[in-house]
Amino acid sequence: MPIRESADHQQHEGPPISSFGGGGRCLAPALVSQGDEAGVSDAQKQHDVNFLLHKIYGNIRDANLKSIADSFDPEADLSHYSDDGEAVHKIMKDLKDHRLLEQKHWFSLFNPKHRHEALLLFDVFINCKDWNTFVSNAAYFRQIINEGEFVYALYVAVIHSPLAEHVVLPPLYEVTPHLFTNSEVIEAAYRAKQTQTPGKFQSTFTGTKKNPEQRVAYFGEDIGMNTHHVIWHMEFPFWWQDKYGHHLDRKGESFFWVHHQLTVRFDAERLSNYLDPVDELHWDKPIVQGFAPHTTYKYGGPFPSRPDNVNFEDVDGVARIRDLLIVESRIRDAIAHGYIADRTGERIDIMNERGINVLGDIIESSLYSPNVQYYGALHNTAHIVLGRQGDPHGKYDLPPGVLEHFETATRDPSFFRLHKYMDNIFKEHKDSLPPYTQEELTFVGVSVENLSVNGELETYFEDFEYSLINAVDDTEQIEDVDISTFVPRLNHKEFAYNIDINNNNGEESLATVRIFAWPHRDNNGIEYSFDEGRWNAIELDKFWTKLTPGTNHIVRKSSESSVTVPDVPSFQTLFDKTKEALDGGDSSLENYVSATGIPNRFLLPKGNKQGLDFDLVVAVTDGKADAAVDGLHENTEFNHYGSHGNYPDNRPHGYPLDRKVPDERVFENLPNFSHIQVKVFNHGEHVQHH
Ligand SMILES: [Cu+2]
Repeated sequence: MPIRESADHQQHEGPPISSFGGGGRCLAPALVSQGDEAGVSDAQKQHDVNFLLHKIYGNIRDANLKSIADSFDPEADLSHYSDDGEAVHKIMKDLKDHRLLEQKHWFSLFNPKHRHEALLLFDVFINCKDWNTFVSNAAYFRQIINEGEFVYALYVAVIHSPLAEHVVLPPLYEVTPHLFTNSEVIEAAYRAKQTQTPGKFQSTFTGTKKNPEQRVAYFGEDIGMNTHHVIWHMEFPFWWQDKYGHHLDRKGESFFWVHHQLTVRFDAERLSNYLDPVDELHWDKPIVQGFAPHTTYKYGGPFPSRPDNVNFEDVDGVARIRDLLIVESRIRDAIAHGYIADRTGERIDIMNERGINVLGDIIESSLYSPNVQYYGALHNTAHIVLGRQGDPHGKYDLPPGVLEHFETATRDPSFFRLHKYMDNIFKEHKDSLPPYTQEELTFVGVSVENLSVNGELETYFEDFEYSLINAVDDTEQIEDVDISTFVPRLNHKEFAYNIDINNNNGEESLATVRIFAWPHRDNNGIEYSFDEGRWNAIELDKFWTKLTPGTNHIVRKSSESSVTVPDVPSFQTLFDKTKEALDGGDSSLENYVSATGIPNRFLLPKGNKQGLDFDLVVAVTDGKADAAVDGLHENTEFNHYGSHGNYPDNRPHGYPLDRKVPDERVFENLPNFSHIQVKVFNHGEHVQHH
């Protein structure tokens, strides 16, 4: 398996640099180290989670966990819960009343009943005071509650519970492969299992060349991209309440930014493939692109399709299109007024750098929204409404559409239309803020003398293999055979930025280095203005560094990007490393990090044969003024997208390109800003699976 070992992650030449991320908090310093409680090592916890998630549709394959599951009584000793057992009583009551969703049924987070039950279980997990209680409850409920609800609750609990701080979650595409893998390949996997014949099956992207959208299916259907999207929504759940233990810093703004980046990245992929940028969705116009998902639920049949050019219809029991339009106009009104009215009618000023955060909470909407009653839940409702357009009145008893799962949503091209629509609402707000002045943007005494890129910016496709062993049904009595699929995916050759920075302040200064790129031209060959370009800027990296007086030569590698993450380790790797550690070996999962960021493979858009022109810009700003936490240049435990603790950068996401630039000379004359043109090539290379 091509797992990227990022052991040299922090190596660099030049001054000390903090990648405040590498895309993730370090999840597992060393498996052999002891956990926070006497007797439970990190390796043991990892072992437990591996087996809780392995073969989720069958029995637990670990004898010890299985016997806990069979004998544990969640209500026996309430002193192990920080809420005195309140959560566990609730779910046990529903269980005894036979109200819980059965197993072997599809699960959707957007279904209120399903969500309610998954959150009841999450509430139990998050209130466990020690690992033994946590894992005993997990084992117990794994045998009882719906598998989808269980997986969701356990993932979110492992992400947010301090007890599971060092646990590395297995890739969701190996836990619930149905949500990531085409039906044809899943069928082949079942046949292989039935005949006990090992098999490696090739996955292809949905549709045919007759559909121009298929040219960019490698983006929306990429399993790493899908994982990024679903894990982000687990780090920042819309249903989160601070009573669970911590506040999710700048959640609404992060919602805007992560989807904005998906939107602009998708447009750059489209330009790479000679397609126009995405047009936003209009509630009163046909949905141009239909979609045939070629994906099937483990239980519940195929995901519904939607033909081309369908007109929006009200969705029974969810929303009328009119309601969505009303909510939209209330939000646009708030933007025009520059304030939001909270539940009590009190005004919340949004004409400042924190306004975007409130707006994000409102548009999603999350439980952080100050007024759900009035501003509704535009994003969540729109996902369901769009997802149901194949059967808006529920006549055919179809399961939810791909848009009703974060795992599958980006497969449908209309996902990007929907998000372009919301992104434009956010833009309306950002454009209403006063542009930054040259004075505000200047970093006194600091100038970028040179910016260049080491090596050609080049992308290629490669085959990636993952296991489908958890897709099929099996029994303990019969040996497993290897069943896997390989799927083409985008990657890029390593490169590095060379940045020469002069510091004339006569003393060491802390600096933030922000790197972006945007396409130079649209699909008609027309050059973007600076103002158009900067809104389409792809964030490539952000890090802190100390500038010594005089010249600083910084070499920053593409692999170090703090907005991206390496591949998630496979289930097999997790099993192997955990076993080694438990056997007393010196095993470590140190370099595996949370999958919240964009896959590093996707750092660069595909580009094309002739080389697609991009504007590459770097802004070096005052690290002291930017820093929201101490020790940034040394501390590496930050996650660009993560939810743990304060977000380290005081500046808005996208700074300094987040506001309107009516006069681009402001940037051209800025010594601490540099701007060059680069080309991104794709020579049609495909590294085959062997
Ligand atoms: Cu999303």
